[in-house]
Amino acid sequence: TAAFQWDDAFLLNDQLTEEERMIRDSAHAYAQGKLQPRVRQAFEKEQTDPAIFREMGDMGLLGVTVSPEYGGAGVGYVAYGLVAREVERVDSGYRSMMSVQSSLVMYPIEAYGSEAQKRKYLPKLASGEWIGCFGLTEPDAGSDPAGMRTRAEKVADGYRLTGSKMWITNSPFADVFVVWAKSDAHDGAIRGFILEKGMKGLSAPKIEGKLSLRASVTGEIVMDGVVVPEDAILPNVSGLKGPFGCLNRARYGISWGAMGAAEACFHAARTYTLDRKQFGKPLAATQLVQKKLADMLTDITLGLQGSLRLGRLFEAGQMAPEMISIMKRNNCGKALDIARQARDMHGGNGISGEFDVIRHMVNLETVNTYEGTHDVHALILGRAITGIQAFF
Ligand code: TGC
Ligand code: FAD
Repeated sequence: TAAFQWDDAFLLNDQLTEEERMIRDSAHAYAQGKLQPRVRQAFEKEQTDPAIFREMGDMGLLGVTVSPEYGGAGVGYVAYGLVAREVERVDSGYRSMMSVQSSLVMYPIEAYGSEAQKRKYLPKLASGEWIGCFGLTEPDAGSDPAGMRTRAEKVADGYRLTGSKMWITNSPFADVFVVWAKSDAHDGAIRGFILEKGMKGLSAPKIEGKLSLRASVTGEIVMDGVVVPEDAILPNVSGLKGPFGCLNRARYGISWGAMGAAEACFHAARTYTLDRKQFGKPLAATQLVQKKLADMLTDITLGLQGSLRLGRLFEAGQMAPEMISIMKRNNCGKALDIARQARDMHGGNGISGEFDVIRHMVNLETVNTYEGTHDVHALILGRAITGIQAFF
């Protein structure tokens, strides 16, 4: 028998390669050393520091799965998940900034872009010199992206894009915009386009007053007849499978990230209830508190093990999107429950920014909603189980 480790119950550490452990440790050191000290103020003041992209780029944390030929680290999906977990241990907003850049901007350019697009954009996105965003959602098309209205019309030397995107992470300070639109020249098929800051007719106003994910800036993308050259289209994909291919990666990363936030809440609840005495003994000496901690540990252990398995299947080319729905849905829902419990276990202190748990709790409301809501992933699974689609 082995000694039980309450903070690594199924010995996840032993299931990683040496390289994965190194990447995890450097992400951990960066997140704790550079992100944790600024997150409370960033969240309170709703300020996002764009310098974070350069810092992450310097640490090699952007586009870790992208080929080194284009500035990435060329490592596997488990390493990517471990980075997401370490960054989200600090804040879901910081992980959002990283996952949009890596999975939703660099990935489509690498997977669907021309050689010239890859050479132009990927190295600067990997270094964090350029910031990227991904525009799929619209005011009237969220869970149902096929209902998008944004149009690309063919013009003499390219395309003219008209429409608006809503709830777009990073858009107010983005240099590079990967936008999905229905293209008249392709029988109305959904196609991806790369837009650049400063193009005529393109603006990205900030959405003010979010009460969740406040350390990560979110905006609109307004395209008022933006004319892009012919070579701005992503040549190698057509249809919704383009954006969904990106979402597969981001959702997988979120399944790890949400567990990082959950671990932060679990550890905080354990420390707090060991220290805090009521009725003459530590709160942790009560049965109710121990049951809550046991439930947290169980959900975190199973959630991490599931994400690790999914990462290995990804790396082996055996991933099916429904597997991702299982882990994105489970881990976000469980992390949100854990954060709510941890908030409660901190009593009055639990509502203070100083204890971090309420920040994780309100952030996880977003994480449970974006990239396919908890219920939309249930419907994806329901369709796979029954063969009947119940979306409409
Ligand atoms: P459906 O008919 O199921 O599929 C249409 C086409 O797409 C293909 N496909 C996929 N391909 C690859 N991976 C997947 N996961 C795929 N899912 C579907 C499918 O094979 C088909 O291809 P083809 O060639 O036959 O045309 O599509 P539907 O319109 O019925 O879709 C329904 C549903 C619910 C599955 C889908 O629309 C959905 O997932 N909705 C949720 C939308 C969503 O996740 N939006 C995310 C926006 S981005 C974001 O939130 C970023 S936040 C990031 C951050 O800050 O961290
Ligand atoms: P809706 O689709 O209107 O859903 C509302 C409710 O109805 C949900 O509970 C949903 O589960 C439920 N529902 C919907 N359809 C059904 C159905 N058929 N049956 C039963 N229930 C249903 N998008 C991007 O493209 N890029 C980004 O970078 C990005 N970043 C984001 C950052 C933040 C902070 C937030 C909040 C969102 C972001 N999103 C982004 C958008 C996100 O993906 C959408 O909010 C999400 O997909 C849900 O869409 P919606 O908000 O339109 O909700």
